[in-house]
Amino acid sequence: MQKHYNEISKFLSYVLRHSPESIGLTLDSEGWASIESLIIGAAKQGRELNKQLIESVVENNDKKRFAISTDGLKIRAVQGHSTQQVSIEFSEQKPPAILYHGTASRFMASILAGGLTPQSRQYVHLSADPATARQVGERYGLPVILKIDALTMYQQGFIFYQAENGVWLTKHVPITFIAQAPCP
Ligand code: HQG
Repeated sequence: MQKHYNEISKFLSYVLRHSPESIGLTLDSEGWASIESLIIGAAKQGRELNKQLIESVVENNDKKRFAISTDGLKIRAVQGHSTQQVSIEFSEQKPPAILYHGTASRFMASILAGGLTPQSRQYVHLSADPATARQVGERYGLPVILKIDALTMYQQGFIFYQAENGVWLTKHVPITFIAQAPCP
């Protein structure tokens, strides 16, 4: 069952973060999509979903990637977007002293030149613990954990946001605030 849930979670991430148009879905600016339209769009691609299955995937998701609206009719990804249809108004938060970013060694030369930038997503994603950062970095190759002097950035006027699932977001981390941390 978990494998099936993971597969649906990947599908939901793709349509709710990156390509709603691939199943004829429209998201509002806060990222919400009608669950009914999602089910219809998925069915056109031969993917059978129903409301109960979607609710179970949302509830059991390891990183709490998705949320369902209080009226139960809509769903959204809580962070990670690249689609221009969405510009969630995240609330600004004071970050902890240190945040972490996991990347892969092959990106380091470019990061050392320009700092951390969002690439295809809307924000740079940061986590409060190095273990999570390691897992994120491992997706792309040999992991490198970067330690971000978040509080100093904040004190200098950089803006931080926190998504509902705890992931920290910011637009750019200049190299002066980045140090390489040992891999846990
Ligand atoms: C790297 C997952 C070259 C950056 C994770 C990363 C996260 C640069 C890659 C969430 C760079 C972008 C996001 C620069 C940054 N030059 N490379 N200047 N600046 N990069 O996937 O942060 O499981 O878009 O280090 O857990 O890896 O999907 O971002 O390696 O929270 O929910 O460019 O996605 O969550 O990759 O991951 P991504 P990310 P989910």
